[in-house]
Amino acid sequence: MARHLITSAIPYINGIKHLGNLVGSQLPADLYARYLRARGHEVMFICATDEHGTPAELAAKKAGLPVAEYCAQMHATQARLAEGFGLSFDHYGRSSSPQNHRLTQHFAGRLADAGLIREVTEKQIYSNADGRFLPDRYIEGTCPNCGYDKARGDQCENCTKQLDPTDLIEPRSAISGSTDLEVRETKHLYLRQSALKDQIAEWIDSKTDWPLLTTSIARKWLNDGDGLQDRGITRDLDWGIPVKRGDAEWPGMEGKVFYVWFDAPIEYIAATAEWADATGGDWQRWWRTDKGAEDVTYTQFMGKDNVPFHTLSFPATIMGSGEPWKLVDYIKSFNYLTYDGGQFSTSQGRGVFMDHALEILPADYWRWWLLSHAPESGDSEFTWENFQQSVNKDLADVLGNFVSRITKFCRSKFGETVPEAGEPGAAEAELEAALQARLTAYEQFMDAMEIRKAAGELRAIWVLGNEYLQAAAPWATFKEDEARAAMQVRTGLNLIALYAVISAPFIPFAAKTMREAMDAPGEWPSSAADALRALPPGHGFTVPDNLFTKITDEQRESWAERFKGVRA
Ligand code: B3M
Ligand code: ZN
Repeated sequence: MARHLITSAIPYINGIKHLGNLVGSQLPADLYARYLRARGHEVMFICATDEHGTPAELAAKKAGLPVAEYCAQMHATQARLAEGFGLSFDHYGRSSSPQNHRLTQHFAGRLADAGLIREVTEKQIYSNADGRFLPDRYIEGTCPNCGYDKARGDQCENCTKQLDPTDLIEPRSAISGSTDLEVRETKHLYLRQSALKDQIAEWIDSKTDWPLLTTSIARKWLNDGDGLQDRGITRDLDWGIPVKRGDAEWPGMEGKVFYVWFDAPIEYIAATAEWADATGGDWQRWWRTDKGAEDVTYTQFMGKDNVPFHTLSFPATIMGSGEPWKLVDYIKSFNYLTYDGGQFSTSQGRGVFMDHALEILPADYWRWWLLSHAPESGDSEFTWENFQQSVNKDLADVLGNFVSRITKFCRSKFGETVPEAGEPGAAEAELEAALQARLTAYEQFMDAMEIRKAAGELRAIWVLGNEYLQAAAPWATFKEDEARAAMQVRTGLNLIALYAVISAPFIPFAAKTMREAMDAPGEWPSSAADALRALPPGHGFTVPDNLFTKITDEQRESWAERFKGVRA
């Protein structure tokens, strides 16, 4: 039994997330957390809402609410949706928590003590039309690196380069669109990432087992051009964590707040402290290598646009503090999910968002499709045809149908207990061998977070059951050899108990239905042989409700129409 700390990138508070956001971090992180718990490991699975910065301010303004109130409401909404999707966080925190205020100010103080912060009087863009400084995302313009014309002041989402607003070519206000911008002086703190460049590069070089997507993005920003740049960590905003040096005021920084990307990753730690305060647990045992975290394995999940902040900026904060904080051991990053030939778009209402998804279908349908099509090696595309096909075939035909046939047949011929008669023969030995090979492969892919491949093995394990049932045909056997039919049915019932356990990371709701119907022990099988004998003769079960309902062509068409967005 090992100890695993798992964090998902924390979603911005400024609205309900779409399925692309979900599959890029929270959902695969949940898959992994559920799997590791099922294997008997101790897991701390952390997520939170990312509540600071300009997106929060803008969204609150649009909703006509004070920003603190907006964040509280939207946090509750996002927490409810996360629960609806079965995301099994041990804690779903808030980056605006007092714990994060304290820790963020603490880190800034440590970095300053270590000589890693410099004060910079800089020229910043002030919008006359808006009557305020325009940091980060309030400014749009052309990326100096790749020429993309909708780059934001904090990052170009086309080439992932981290930017400062003044880098943009032909900048305009994202609030008003005004180009009546002028440059004014203001003082800010910079984290001297450049001083940590060698240490970070050495650390990245040691991560030879990381996905190429992760390390290639990190190396790019370490080695390209001038290398790792110092980074502004404060902003002229009202909403955020006030700039302090530990507990002390920071002369000259009154009225300023930390940059959202400085405090957001620190919330991983703070959310664990929130969990500890709520439950009486010990958060330092997960985060401080001098207080028990030396044997923790820490895995982060995120979309590729978040990789620079997690491979460079956050490690710079951790390393620069000079304190024994736990550094990430493995970063699983994802490409993008596209929607029907284009991008998901919040502003255009294009694509499926978490609230609408749950309105139209149960969470498992989405979980299965998204995870089995996770954008691991490249972008992947959501289409309604593919979704319908996958649900109808994998879930309804292969898995659901199997469960329903076996349980109903058993009830009609032997009653609702596992029948006793008959000895397994050659077909069962063959099934067991095939199952063992697949089970081992499934575990290996899950351990390695190879999500699509793991889904493929799980599907293959469901198919094995179907093929066995088709060949064994207990309804035919029953007419000649009742004992043999009993043994075939017993084998099938045990397969359902096995499916209940091993499918749970992907489809926890259906898995729970299967487990309850089978009254199954629910422990991860030590082998296929054990799994096929887990339910002893005489063990009672009930026939579960239909696990999955097929998606009709009419439904598919109406949903495609409903979610196509204004511009389709
Ligand atoms: N909120 C960006 C995003 O939701 C950002 C992640 C923070 S992780 C510390 O994609
Ligand atoms: Zn760019």
